[in-house]
Amino acid sequence: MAFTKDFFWGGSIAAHQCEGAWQEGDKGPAIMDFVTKGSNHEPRQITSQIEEGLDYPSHVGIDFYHHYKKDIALFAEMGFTALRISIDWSRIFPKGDEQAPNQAGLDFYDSVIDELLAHGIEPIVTLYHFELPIHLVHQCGSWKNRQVIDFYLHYCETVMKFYDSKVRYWVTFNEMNHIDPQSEQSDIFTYLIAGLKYSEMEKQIEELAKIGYNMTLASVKAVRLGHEINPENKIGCVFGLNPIYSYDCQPDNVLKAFLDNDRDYYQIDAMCKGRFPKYKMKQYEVLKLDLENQASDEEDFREGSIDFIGLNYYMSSISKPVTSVAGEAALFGGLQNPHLEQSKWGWGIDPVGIRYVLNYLYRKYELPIIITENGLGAVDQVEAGTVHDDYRIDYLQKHMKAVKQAVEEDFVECFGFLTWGPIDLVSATTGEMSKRYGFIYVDLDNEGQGSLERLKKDSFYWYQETIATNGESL
Ligand code: BGP
Repeated sequence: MAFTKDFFWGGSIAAHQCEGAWQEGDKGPAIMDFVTKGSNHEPRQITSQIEEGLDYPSHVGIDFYHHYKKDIALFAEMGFTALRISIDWSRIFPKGDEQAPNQAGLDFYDSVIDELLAHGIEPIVTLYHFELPIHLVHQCGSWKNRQVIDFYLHYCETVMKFYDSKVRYWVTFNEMNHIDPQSEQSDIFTYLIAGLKYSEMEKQIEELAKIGYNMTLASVKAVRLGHEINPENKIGCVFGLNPIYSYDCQPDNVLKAFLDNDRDYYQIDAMCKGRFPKYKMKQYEVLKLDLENQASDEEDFREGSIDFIGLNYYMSSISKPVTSVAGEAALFGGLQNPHLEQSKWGWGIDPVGIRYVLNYLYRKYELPIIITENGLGAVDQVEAGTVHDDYRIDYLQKHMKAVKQAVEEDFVECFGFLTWGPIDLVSATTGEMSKRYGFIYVDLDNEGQGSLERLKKDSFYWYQETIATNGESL
């Protein structure tokens, strides 16, 4: 059998994309509360204040805050054995730097976790999924400032202790790898991770390097802390990885593709190999960047290695060749692969790519891996109370089969498959509702209209069967 008997089947959601209730339970404002709805062609706007007449999707989400019991019951009906949720830091510490936590925030996640456990669903808790209290951006300049690491650790300690009897799987950060001085940055990605606009940074390269370093350090420190709180804790970090293939076999282009890929790995190296990579330090030294790192950080890197790697995988792309060529741009700065079909949002669909990354990761680090996100963002049509989403089934089936091959034929240690957005929720990159990933349809449109009713799509029953057979039906 490809998958172990206790393989985790389920999904992943993030607080700011589903909870809504942005001012309830004494929650403080967080960075994503200031981002408007955009579209495929129109970037989301990032405003400094909440402006009347503009639409901020995180304020309502899919109102998971009030629907979580019903939604979790639907996940249980599909047979989920795990759900990855995120705790919104600004619900626990509304400004981020308080000493005492907000009890209403703690109680909310306590009820969510209890509900999961009552249904036999393992909670996998992400501590930071783009949910930084905005006060820390204004007060300290976000992750550029090492003080934020201390505030983050206080928050981690609070929740790790509070939920200690209920939560064993923790994720320190979601997709911090999109911060790197080498990458072609956009405002939205820099903002998602750190609440700062790339275009407004004074010293872009240095600031990105600092943010990347400080977040990596925060992760290793959180792992150390979590292991001290309970040695049974399994603590990982989630990375969004898309393979970047070479444009062709011209050696310079192959090398270029290698280096483009490599930008996503320095933080994983730091979290798995017991030290911040020498090649990266050297690069910063040559660029004369001051990271404000301290000698004592070395011990944290040595002692704070992660227990598992979470892989978010959606697409692959190709590297821009060394001599300029015409070509359609891909999301993270490369080019679209002409051999692949694309989603409506231009994400290159590549099931082989997930097997490729799994193999690459496992050979490099030999740590257990869990697929923490995968799925197809698509427009759904409701017909007679359901959605015939064969395109979604097709996408997931191919990707799950590729994972199965990685496990069965390549001997990669993979302990779970969590799809992104098992229930429709707000898109992170565009803020739309119409970019749907769910097995469960939510009656809400891009204009915020709808009854919020939940409907089961065809894929709901397909995933139910997949889980019931532990992937044998794929
Ligand atoms: C990942 C994020 C998720 C999620 C997903 C899909 O990078 O971790 O939060 O949003 O991408 O992206 P989108 O919602 O833009 O389709």
